[in-house]
Amino acid sequence: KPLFVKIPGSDLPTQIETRFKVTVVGVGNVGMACAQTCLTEDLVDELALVDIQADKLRGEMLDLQHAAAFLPRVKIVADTDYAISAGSDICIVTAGARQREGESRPSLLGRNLTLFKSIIPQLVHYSPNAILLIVSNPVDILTYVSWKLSGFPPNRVIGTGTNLDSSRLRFLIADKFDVNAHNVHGYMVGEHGDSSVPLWSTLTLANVPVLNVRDKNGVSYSKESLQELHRTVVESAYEVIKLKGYTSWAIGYSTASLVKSLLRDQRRIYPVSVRAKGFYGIENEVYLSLPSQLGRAGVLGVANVKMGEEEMQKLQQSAKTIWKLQSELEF
Ligand code: 6V0
Repeated sequence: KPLFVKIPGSDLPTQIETRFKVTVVGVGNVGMACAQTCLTEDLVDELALVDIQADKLRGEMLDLQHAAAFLPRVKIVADTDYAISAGSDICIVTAGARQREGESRPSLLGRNLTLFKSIIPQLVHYSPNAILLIVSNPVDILTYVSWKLSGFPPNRVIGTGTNLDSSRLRFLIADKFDVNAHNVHGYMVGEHGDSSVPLWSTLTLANVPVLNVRDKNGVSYSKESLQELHRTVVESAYEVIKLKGYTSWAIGYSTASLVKSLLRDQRRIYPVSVRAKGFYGIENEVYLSLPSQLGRAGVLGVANVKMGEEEMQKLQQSAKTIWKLQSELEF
């Protein structure tokens, strides 16, 4: 006997269209953290995984599929052939060489540029309307490279940028004041990593500027302690890599939160890597992080936040640093 019997006269479609499809390219530590968080946050109906290592790819796919009894129902597929990614709403790119201990993000560039030339055109071919969400490092330059290689409008090419750096900063402040990190607002902008720029004046705790708050010992932040805090944020990626070999969970959750705002048109504001020319006095054709509103059409706009003269100069310097590296690229 069949398990289910159609009610006589019912008109059931043979196939239901997938609502949200996300592809993750690169099933390393970061790619799998992104995939896993997208699944547990119930953001996708179909998840496609692509990598060049066929065995690892199949292993990761099966391992996730075996969690089906504990997850929302999601079709999980994987292949080395990009045809599997067809019709994606978002393509997350995490493929690439991993940052080695002590290696700067720019030095990763040469190794990852070649990969992107093979990856981006294929994603574009199979998902011409997708949003590209770039994670691989150096993320700002690779997002620019993806924009160029894809021919997509800039609203559909985004890098995870300083969303992670900002989250690290918010955690440190939340920890100091013993409050929830959700109640710490503020942005780090510019290049993801070494030349990132914290916008201290945007940092608030329960709407009170962090600069005016005293901790439980009655101590408020000084200029020196803020600089120290920034150094800790910049060094935290290197520290995690030194300790466990790679970073994965924070970037996974950070990426999933961007996916949520994009797919569900949440219109939340995130510091992410966007085409920055023309904003805040930036003259170079670069991608770097600015507070941007993310919705179903991608980047809906860049927020005009209050920025001090020194912060603006640092941001422009960050743009120049990126531009210098980028202008030496051949593609
Ligand atoms: P990993 O664990 O080495 O995984 C990389 C994966 O990419 C492997 O499974 C490879 O097989 C795969 N790969 C390599 N070449 C290709 C190709 N041509 N096509 C498809 N897949 C390919 O690295 P991990 O996952 O730790 O890091 C991935 C990238 O994310 C690196 O560039 C990191 O520097 C970067 N990160 C970016 C962060 C950010 O905030 N933007 C944060 C953390 C890491």
